Amino acid sequence: MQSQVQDTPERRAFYEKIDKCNMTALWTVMSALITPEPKSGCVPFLWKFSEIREAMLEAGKLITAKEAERRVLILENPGLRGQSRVTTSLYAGVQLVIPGEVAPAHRHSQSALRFVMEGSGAYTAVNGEKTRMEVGDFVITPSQAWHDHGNMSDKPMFWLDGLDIPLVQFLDASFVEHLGQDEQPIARPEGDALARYGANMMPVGRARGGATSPIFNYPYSRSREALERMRLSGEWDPCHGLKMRYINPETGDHAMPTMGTFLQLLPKGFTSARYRSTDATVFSVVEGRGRSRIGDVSVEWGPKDIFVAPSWKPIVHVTTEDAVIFSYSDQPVQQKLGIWREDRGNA
Ligand code: GTQ
Repeated sequence: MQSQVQDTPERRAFYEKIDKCNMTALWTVMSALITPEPKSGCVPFLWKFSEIREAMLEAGKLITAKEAERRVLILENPGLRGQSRVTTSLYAGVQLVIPGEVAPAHRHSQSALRFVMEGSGAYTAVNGEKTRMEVGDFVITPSQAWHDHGNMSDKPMFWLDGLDIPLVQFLDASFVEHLGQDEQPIARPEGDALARYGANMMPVGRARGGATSPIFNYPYSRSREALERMRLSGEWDPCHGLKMRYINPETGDHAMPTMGTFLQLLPKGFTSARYRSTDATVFSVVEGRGRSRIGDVSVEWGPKDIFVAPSWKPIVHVTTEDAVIFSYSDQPVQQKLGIWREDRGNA
């Protein structure tokens, strides 16, 4: 690593002079800009669902989904407080929709994912189609797609919201519009998208071809079944157990352009091989218990807990029960830019 250049009175006077012209000498900041490996304010952290749930129910008494537009508590990385970030590039929140409520229709540049944590039968409508949601379902709201959420069931529904808010903020590309009515007009029957694109077949006719998957609900029942079948072969990846990537069936690429999404099964008594990658990752536990060592921090997790691993910190998962974990990161962005890296050790 290049050492800091010497400070002299002449140089300091020069820096002050050019400072007035909005200029800075590269050699005074170079080592902070171009680091030998990722240096992040993002730190490992875990949110217990019991704490989130309690705070959310209290929020439920303070404000309606309609008044709040979205009743969400943001999960802020302790190293990035005040910035609405769970990692440097991504946002996480937990949303509560109480029976009878509607979160009114809007659309924005930011892409959103939902991962259902508790409840049954509340819906999201996306681009003219409704989908009812169950625990473990992965639901997509593409950039600029109209979306509203409602709960016609008799129990509150909680889900994890993952958005690319910080990324869009960084690029200064944010737009939002409000439809002006609670619910958007419904144009297609429920299950239409999954029928068209979720049967390993594709409609013949006019090509669609968007950056985001045309499937907007990947039901947990199907994904879980796939993992259970795969387990029979016993081919575990040393770093990830059995880990599946949600895909856009039209392209085979990630399901969303800015966020990679995954579901993995780790069997009871599994210790994963040390793994690190440059995409800081948010993990949402669906089933099982265990602990994860992330850099020099240890977190203990159970169902519905959410934890975050910063870029390039080594991760080791140890399970005490069969565990299923959903995760998301900015991996597709880094891959498209050609800067994504992983380190599997010797595994
Ligand atoms: O459901 O549309 O957590 O627009 C943050 C912004 C959820 C949503 C969030 C949003 C939404």
